[in-house]
Amino acid sequence: MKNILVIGAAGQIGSELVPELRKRYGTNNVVAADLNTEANAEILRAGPFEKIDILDTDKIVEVMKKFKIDTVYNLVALLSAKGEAMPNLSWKINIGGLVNLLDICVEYKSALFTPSSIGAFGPGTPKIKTPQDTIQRPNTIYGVTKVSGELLCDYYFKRFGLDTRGVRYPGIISNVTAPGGGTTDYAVHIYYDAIQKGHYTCFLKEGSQMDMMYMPDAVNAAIEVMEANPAKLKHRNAFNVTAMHFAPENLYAEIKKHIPNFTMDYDVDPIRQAIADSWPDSLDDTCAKEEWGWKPTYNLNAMTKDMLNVLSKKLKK
Ligand code: AKB
Repeated sequence: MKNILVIGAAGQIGSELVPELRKRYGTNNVVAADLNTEANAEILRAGPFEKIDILDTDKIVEVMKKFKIDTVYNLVALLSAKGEAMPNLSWKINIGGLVNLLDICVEYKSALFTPSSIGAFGPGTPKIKTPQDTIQRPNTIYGVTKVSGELLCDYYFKRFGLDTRGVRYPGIISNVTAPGGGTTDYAVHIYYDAIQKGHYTCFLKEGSQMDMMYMPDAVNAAIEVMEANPAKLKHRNAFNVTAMHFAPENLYAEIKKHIPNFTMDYDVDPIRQAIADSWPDSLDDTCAKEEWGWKPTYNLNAMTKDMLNVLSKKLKK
C-alpha cells in the first residue's frame, strides 16, 4: 500500500482509519474522500481530501489518476436498519458503488478492501461459533447486499485477478464518529447516555447476543488483512473477525461497575430486534487467525474502561 484512497472517510470507520493509515503510510499518501464535506473536516483535511460520490465514476477515475492510487478502502454503505427503510437505495449504494469500484480497480490495477458484516448471515446460519464457510441466507436487504458483495469480490479476484480483500465486521464500538442506521448501534449509544444522562433505554431486548469489536481492533483488521501475504490466504474476502460477544444486559452490567447509579430499561424496536435475532450470537474467526494472524486486543472490560475514559473527557468540553 503506497497511495491509498479511503471512500466514505467521514463515517464511523473512516474517521479513525484515515488517521491511522496516515500515521503508518504518510499523510500525503492517504486520500480521504466523502460526499459529506463537513463531517470530521478537521481530521480528514489534515491530509488530501476529495469530494467523491461513489456512483460518480468519472470523479473516482480522476482521483485514482491524480494520486496514482494503488489501494482503495470502500467504506460506503447504508447499514442494516436504514437499509430496511430504504431497500432500493441500499442496493444502489452498497452494490452500485461496489461494482463501480471493482471495475475501476481492475482498470487501474488497484487493490480493494470491502467490509462485509455479520449481517451477511441469516436465520438459517448456525448461531454459535458461526463458521467461516456456512449457510448465508440473510433476510435483510443489507445482508443481501453484503453476501452479493462478498461473491462479487471473490468473482473479480478469480475472473480478473483483482486483489480484493475484506472482513466480516461485527458491531463496532467507537468514540469519534457515532454509527448511523445500524442494529448494533445501541452498544455505542449506551456509553454516551450513561455519561450524559445516567440512564439508557435500549431498543433491543435482553438476551440479544451479538459479536462486537472496539474500533482500534477494527482499524487494525482493515490494515492487516490488506498487508497479509497473499500466498497464505485461502480466503480473500469476508473473513469472520470478532473480539467479544455480549447482550445488552452484559454491557449494562460492565458500565455499571464504573457508574454505579447507571440505570437501563427497554423499549424494543421490532425491526431492529428482528434483524438482531437473525444474526449470529458468536463468530468463529479461526481462518482469520490462521491465514493472516488476526488477534484482537480489547475485550469488554478493557473497551469499557477506555470508552468511558475517552468519552467523559470529550463530553465535558
Ligand atoms: C449494523 O448494525 O448494521 C452494522 C453491522 C453489524 O454491519 N453495525
